[in-house]
Amino acid sequence: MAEPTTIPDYPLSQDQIDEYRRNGVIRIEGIIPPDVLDVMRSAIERAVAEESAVVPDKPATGTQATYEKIFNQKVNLWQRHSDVATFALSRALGRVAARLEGRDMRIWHDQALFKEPMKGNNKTPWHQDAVYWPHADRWRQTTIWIALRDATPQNGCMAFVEGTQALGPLEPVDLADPQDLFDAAPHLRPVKPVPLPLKAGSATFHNGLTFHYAGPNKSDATREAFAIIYMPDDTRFDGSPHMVTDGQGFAPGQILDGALFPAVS
Ligand SMILES: O=C(O)CCC(=O)C(=O)O
Repeated sequence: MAEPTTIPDYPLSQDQIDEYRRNGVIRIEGIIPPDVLDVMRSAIERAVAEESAVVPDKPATGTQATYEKIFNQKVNLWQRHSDVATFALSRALGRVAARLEGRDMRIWHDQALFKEPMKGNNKTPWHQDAVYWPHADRWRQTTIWIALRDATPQNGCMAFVEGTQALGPLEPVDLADPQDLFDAAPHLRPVKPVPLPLKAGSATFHNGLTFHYAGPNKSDATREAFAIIYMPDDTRFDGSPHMVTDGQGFAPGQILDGALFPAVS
């Protein structure tokens, strides 16, 4: 029998769309059914293991190098592993992203985020995402962060400060030597962040400007997540350097489209 690889359409309600637009984040339980999740997790684990076995020609630099201290992170697996592309390019997920943001969507990139156990204090500092991206407009990007295995407060589930997407893009936090993101918004210091633990197969969508954080992995197993990052289909390149666009021939002002950025909604 063929393996189940189709993520079914998710019946998103207007209440969920309203919640996402108000809070800049929403948890969606069971968006990946268990039988599909088994196949998806195996494909992603295999791809991460295969790529982790290869010693890179050049050490990672910049944000990439810093991320690698926090997790085993592999970017754009969909481009190198067709069995991962089946899931990363899912139109069912793309349509949820599009309805939440009210825009047609393309893939910006994907990333496996495997946070290994007890690797120092490997917390993910408070940050916004879209401020690192070479996009002329940074308001309507969204990320689905899928728990491939349960994500808990113990192993580094994500936490969010709801409503912070409305602040717009702030100065990027240096992830290697993080300044305090709340210095830019001191009135938010008393606000309690909302941790969102996830059962395997559940996910959050968060806007690219929503403040978020993840604790260190204090468990004895790897925290395995897969993120797919979407951008509106008319997103223009702003010319700044980024590992996804470097050397790809895009000119400032050009729409990020074509084979590298498939439309998915
Ligand atoms: O997985 C993590 O710990 C952080 C991920 C993150 O910041 C993101 O997906 O935007």
